[in-house]
Amino acid sequence: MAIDRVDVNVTSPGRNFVTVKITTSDGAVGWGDGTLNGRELAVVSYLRDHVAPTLIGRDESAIEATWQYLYRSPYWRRGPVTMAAVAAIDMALWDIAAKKAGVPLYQLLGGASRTGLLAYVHASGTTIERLNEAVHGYVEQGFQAVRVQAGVPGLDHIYGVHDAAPGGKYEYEPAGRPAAGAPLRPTEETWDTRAYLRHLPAVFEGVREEFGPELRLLHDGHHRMTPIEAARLARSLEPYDPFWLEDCTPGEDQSVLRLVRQHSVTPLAIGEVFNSVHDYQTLITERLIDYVRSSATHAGGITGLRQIMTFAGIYGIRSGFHGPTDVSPVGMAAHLHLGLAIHNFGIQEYMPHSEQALQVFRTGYRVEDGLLHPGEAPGLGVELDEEAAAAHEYAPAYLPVNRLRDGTVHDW
Ligand code: EZ4
Ligand code: CO
Repeated sequence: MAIDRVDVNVTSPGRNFVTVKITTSDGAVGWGDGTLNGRELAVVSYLRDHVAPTLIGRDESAIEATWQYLYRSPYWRRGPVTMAAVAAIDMALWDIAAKKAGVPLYQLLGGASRTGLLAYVHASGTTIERLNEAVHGYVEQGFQAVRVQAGVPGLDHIYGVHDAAPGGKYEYEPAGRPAAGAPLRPTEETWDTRAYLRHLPAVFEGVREEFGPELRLLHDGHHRMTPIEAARLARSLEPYDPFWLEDCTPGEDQSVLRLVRQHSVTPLAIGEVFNSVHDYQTLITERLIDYVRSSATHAGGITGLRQIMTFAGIYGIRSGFHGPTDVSPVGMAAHLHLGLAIHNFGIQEYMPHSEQALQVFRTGYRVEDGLLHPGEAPGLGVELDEEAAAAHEYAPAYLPVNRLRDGTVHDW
């Protein structure tokens, strides 16, 4: 059989998603996620203008060969746009292969290595009290691991930090949509690393005091620190037994993690903006990290992410796949199948999608007692309802800009 059609769907049920639909000559359909938050249409063009025409007529079962064809042949390799496009095609082909075999995808990836996937959720609050209220809500639902982010005295608004709406179960983190008629520009936030470094140990202390030693606590530094600041933060959190410190430095220079390692035994996780195994070469071979943060959606799909995890496994490094709401339910399902199958699974980030998004993407995965499972439907187990999707038109949206107090553009 052969690939007959490659369609690219853009829908915006509360936030933008880019989804590939591959249809084969015998009528099989597969879905793939290529959502790149705030840069969605670049991936759409890459797929529609440059990838789709080259795939018509190819054997849909040649997944590895197609991955190598899309990765090597265009000459221009890697980068988030390219690798999100490759990811979308790769997931759709795996979806088709598993549907044709009549099994959930994890069975094609080696079968289940465990009964469920330890999930962590996002709790935040402008104050430690409000943060603890949010953590309570998750603990009551059975979650065993929570990412904690809090407001910093003196800073107005920090990305990802909100007080949960009264009765609100989950937090959602969409890129900002400019108001109607307003200029298409990102919002601006102010950052102060010294204030943050002073405050964060108190946040961990406050949560540990409330919840005791068992709950796993994670934290995301959003690439905001210099190497020596990151080392100091990692060390200052040690008394509170953090499960991990994520993205403590920007990470393009892999060697800076050596400095953090020299000063601290806090476990480190990095890589949500990486897109290939090569971004991890030093980090993995020198054991400078403990968890891989890549997503299937931004690192070349299941094939790309599996390459990273096979390499990481040799060094005892585990997965912590990126699972924000800008990875669509299709991408989320890819993580659940791969995570269930590989030996070196660690933890799965879980930001539930909104009800609105779940009307468009029909999912079969589930969460029970803080553990995720992809379900038993053949393939990835997620279908896009194209009619429902058509009701939500693309809306430009941007992640915020982060600046120091003097206006200098900063990492985040
Ligand atoms: O800011 O996915 O760990 N999770 C994160 C995310 C990212 C968004 C960016 O698109 O850091 O919330
Ligand atoms: Co992050």
